[in-house]
Amino acid sequence: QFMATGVQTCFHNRHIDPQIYKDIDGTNWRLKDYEAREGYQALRKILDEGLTPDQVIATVKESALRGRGGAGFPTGLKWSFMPRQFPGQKYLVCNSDEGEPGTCKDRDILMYNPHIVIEGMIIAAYAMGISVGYNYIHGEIFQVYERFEEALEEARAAGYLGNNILGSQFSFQLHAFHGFGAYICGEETALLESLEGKKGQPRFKPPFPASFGLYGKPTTINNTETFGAVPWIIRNGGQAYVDIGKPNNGGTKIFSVSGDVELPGNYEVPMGTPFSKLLELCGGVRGGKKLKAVIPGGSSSPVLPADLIMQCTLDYDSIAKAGSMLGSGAVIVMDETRDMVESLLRLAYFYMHESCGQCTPCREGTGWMWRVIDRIQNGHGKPTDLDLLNSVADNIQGRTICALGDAAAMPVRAMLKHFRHEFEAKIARSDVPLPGARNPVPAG
Ligand code: L3W
Ligand code: SF4
Repeated sequence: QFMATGVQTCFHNRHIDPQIYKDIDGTNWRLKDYEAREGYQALRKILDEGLTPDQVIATVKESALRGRGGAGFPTGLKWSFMPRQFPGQKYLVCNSDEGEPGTCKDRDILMYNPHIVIEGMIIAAYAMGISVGYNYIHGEIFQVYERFEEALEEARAAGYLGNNILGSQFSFQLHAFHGFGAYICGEETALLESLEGKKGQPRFKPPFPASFGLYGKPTTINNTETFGAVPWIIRNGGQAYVDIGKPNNGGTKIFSVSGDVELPGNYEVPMGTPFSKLLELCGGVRGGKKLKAVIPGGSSSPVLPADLIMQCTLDYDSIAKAGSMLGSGAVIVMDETRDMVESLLRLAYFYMHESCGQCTPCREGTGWMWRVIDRIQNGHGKPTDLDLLNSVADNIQGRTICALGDAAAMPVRAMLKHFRHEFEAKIARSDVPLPGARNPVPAG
């Protein structure tokens, strides 16, 4: 239920007004195909018309493009942090270390439209005066890594990458890097450590990568989908991108829909699309059952009960107002039969397993929460356990080096807020032997 359903075929799904998925049929990923759908025209426009780096950044700012990896940070603003006059090496990094449970969009983009990411990165490098870039690709997906390498070779051979791109003074070397498969390597500073050949453990922020990034040099990191949005913006203008979405939430977004729907998969829809419309595109709740709840932005985002999510539009502001996060756009749909204690147990196990162990609240707290939820699920819960869970979550959230601690704590608090009765009912039945129940792990 909570795992991304593997490498999906985007062309099976339906999209409204697609930009990244436009005319993609699953086979037409090669350079010639990309060029046939206006590929590399944005780069040509910049070089032919002599657009300055400042003009490119201004267009991206105007577009209201926000980071598609989870935090929704304004992309143009991030690009403007790069100290362009810095005398030494600067780096550009694409975060394709997609590992958030429920998320499976970036691997599809790289598989079926890799050149859109390459073009987006070339434009970003031009705008920030960067000559070297890396795409860090999740370690558990081999085919996608190989596909991206092939696309890089095509782009180099055609003069889009390398020295003096398309005869200009601008040079940019882009490399693919196959990651190590740990969820934490998707956290930007852990990714940088991993790229440097070290153990993938997050660094304290600040300093942000913009000033101290790869090998301690100024570095800009964006998500795969974020780079994929850039060519369209440059070709059509920032305002046109805003017009597709909503103010402050420009363009389209790809939602990876999993769980209890008829047609799970990736859907590219304009920002601000009503959630009900996305559910309709996915064929509705599976088997005609009733919607119980939705995790709207990947497992790190707080769960929303049906009545709240049905009032939301799919954009950063609407979902935040309802008490959750749009995150990476991984929409996990849960029908009326889902057991929320069991669901939370699965999530808690994931975060316990993926904690890198640097901070005591996260290392100890994630295991503690899992053990308490495990005993509730297995018929050994105590009436004080719900307060205990909230207290452990309180002592993790905001007290750790990276966002994984918050990501582990927030779902627990949200489940207890919205579905407390299900936990209480299990505790009330405790010590009545349940079919298949096992002895609990000591909760500490
Ligand atoms: C310079 C400042 N740069 C912020 C930069 C910062 C980063 C970006 C956003 O977490 C979330 C997390 C997951 N000067 C800056 C600055 N920046 N202030 O802006 O920063 P931040 O700290 O808000 O977020 P983050 O650390 O990037 C990301 C959530 O996303 N998430 C994760 C999904 C995971 C995937 C995946 O598997 N690929 O997408 C889902 O919800 O929990 O909250 O670049 O450097 N003053
Ligand atoms: Fe590691 Fe967890 Fe601390 Fe992040 S919050 S640095 S994952 S221990």
